[in-house]
Amino acid sequence: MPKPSIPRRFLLALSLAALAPLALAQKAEPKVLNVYNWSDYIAEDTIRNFEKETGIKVRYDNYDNNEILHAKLVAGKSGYDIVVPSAHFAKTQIQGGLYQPLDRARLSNWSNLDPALLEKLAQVDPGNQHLVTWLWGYVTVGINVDKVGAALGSTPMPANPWDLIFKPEYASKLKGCGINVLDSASEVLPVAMIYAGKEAYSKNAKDYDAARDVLKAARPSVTRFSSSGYINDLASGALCVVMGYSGDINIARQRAIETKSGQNIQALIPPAGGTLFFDTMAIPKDAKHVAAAHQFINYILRPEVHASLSNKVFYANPNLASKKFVQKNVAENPTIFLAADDVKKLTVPDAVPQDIRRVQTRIFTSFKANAK
Ligand code: N2P
Repeated sequence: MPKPSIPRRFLLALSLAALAPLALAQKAEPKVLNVYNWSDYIAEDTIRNFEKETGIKVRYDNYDNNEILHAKLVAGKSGYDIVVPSAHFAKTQIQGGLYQPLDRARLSNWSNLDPALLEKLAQVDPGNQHLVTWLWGYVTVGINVDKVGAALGSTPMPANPWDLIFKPEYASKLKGCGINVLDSASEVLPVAMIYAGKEAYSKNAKDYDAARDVLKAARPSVTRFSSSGYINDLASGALCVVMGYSGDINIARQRAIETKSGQNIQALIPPAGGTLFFDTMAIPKDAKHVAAAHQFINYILRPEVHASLSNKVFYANPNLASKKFVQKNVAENPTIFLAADDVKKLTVPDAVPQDIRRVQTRIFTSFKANAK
């Protein structure tokens, strides 16, 4: 009888050979993840905990408007593995082939997502193939209650809070305590369109004349253009009215409380309209760390992780299972998790074609420059 040792060794060699490609594949993806996200949009321990648990080193960079992200993606080779576009920008980016489809098999926490929100998101991402909502909120008016009251004097607060920015009769009184407008054509134009009585995301270039006139009248009273720096200025009392992101205004409110600055900051829900946004995680087509990107998305989808984002930055999350981890003061703040009736007052975002984006940019650039 021949000794069995030779065939066994042979078998061992064979199985090692079979495993080799796997080992290579694992080696091929270094334990690195490059994330590009909005500023002021994450908890302090989100990245730290992910790194500790997975051994993956995260490079985390920030932007504060969709235009910057879009330009990077279109140029290609961004180097990022996870980006967080607003869904209406993502729609165009998906159509342009800039993202890769998600591998659901790697997203075991997918079932935590609110089916109603998934259905809405499917309107921009058919079949929910590319996008997972990070957080969502709306563009609105934030005020320093006491400073606005003092500046308006005997004039009562307008029924439409947008009047504070767009109606010269109010804005001229508030200019002295500081008015901020978001530094982004794609955010400002839809709001100005709503104020002018037009469709926020109209595809008709001519409609935009009305928004141009609204902005022209408002321009003399705007003292600051910023899409992130306004948080601190509102918290410290250096601004009294802002067009800003709902959660950011609540961050300013929280900061004012924590630093005892004495400023009473409030986010308003405009009864006459504002714009909703859904910011979503996506994996660029040319991402190098696809496995780590899926691990990160699945980690964010854990109920306690998603809740920790809402608890820190005051935006609603899409994770139904996270509700029990959301702090009571956050869950019950009507400006964070909006009531269904308030959602109805706000406009669902839509992508606009290239030519309309150009119209928006042209109007916004001349608004900023104060040109005729
Ligand atoms: C985070 C602002 C993100 C909301 N600071 C805009 N999509």
